[in-house]
Amino acid sequence: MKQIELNLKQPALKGTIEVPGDKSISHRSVMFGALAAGKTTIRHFLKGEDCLSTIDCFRKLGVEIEETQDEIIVHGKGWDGLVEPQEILDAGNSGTTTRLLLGILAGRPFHSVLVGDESIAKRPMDRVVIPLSQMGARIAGRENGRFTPLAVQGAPLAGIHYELPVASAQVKSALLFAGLQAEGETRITEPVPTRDHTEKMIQQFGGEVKREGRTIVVAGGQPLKGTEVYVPGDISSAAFFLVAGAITADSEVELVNVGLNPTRTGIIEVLTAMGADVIVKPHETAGEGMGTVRIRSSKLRGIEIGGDLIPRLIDEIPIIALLATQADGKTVIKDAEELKVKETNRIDTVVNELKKLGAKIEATEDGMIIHGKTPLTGGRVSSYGDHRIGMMLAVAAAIASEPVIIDNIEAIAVSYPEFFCDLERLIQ
Ligand code: SPQ
Repeated sequence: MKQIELNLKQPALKGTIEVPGDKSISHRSVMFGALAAGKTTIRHFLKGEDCLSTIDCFRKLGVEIEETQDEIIVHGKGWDGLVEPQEILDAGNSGTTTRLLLGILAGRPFHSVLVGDESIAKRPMDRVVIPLSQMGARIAGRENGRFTPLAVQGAPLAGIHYELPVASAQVKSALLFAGLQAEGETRITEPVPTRDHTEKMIQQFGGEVKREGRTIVVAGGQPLKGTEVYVPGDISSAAFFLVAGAITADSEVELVNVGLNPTRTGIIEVLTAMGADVIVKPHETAGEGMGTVRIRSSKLRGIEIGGDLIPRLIDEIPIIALLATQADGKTVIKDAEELKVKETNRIDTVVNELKKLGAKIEATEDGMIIHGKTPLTGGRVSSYGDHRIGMMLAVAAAIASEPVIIDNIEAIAVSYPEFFCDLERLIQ
């Protein structure tokens, strides 16, 4: 367990950085590359631990994947190119790897076993196992397939119409992967729109998928073709520097080549609604969308965050909670029960750790309430093995009046291995 003591003395943050590639898109680019026929070249891939776990699983499934300084090259041989793994597939800390792989493995004609770390072992997998079983999958695991380790005996799948009980891009994506290999059509109805990277990538790899209102429809048996993918910067990683720029004095931070897919830009809407001095300049790009986002030190006000906005900023809630401690008045975050089943229970970890630094914050059943503006003091806190909590606490340390010791800091490498280098580059 690594720890860091940050005595940042409330610096101004100035400069331009490019955050690493989007984690969700990086995972999917390897998965589609592995299932497509021909070569897929991926640039600006996130070499964080989670995405490296995805590469490792596909290598074990017989896919040749080359790693150079700037590119990942996947030599896909189509769905039939996957072979029965000789070893257990280890998803590490990655929920995306675990859930999306289940959708892929469910229809492959072989046996495989999927595990992850201690945190993955506590995250619910029945949300994918139940609908996949309705499609014909044979998946066994602890507590009736609710938890890893999971054993998959691939079986022929048939399309279903499934109404997602929770808004989850991971469940939707697992079912889309299963649907692509199923007999007939698969229809998935979302309660609220979630990130649509999988849908976009089906099209990018030459397949078809359509949206009818809240329902996504995909036909089975479509061939996928290898292609070139450029992964935009991860807006979930950029969020830490956007908030840092807004809450530290005399700061101006510019983030270039940030992904601006509208299903992910809830953080920009929250910053704007809170009164932050933020400017977005989109590039003229097709597909995912990308641009420059600039932020300056800002006077902020509390707001209410809930409803359809939640899936569009779900991973940013820890850093939004810190932002709210520096806003005048009350911020209410609601409709966010899903936070309880992330790498940690993010309602509890955010509230407990920020309280230790002097924040006025309380947990609710489906979110949290923050009273600002509150100066933060020093103290000893922990990421509890959750990368987003670790980075949020490092940004908190930048505005704290005393040193902050953060335990379990190694978790940050899951999504942003260069986080501290980038933070240092901005410190004046
Ligand atoms: O992959 P993992 O561990 O689930 O990662 C997290 C994160 O904070 O990085 C969640 F803990 O992001 C999820 C996100 O919360 C990534 C994701 C995706 O790529 O499809 C979708 C969201 O999860 P969900 O359960 O709402 O679908």
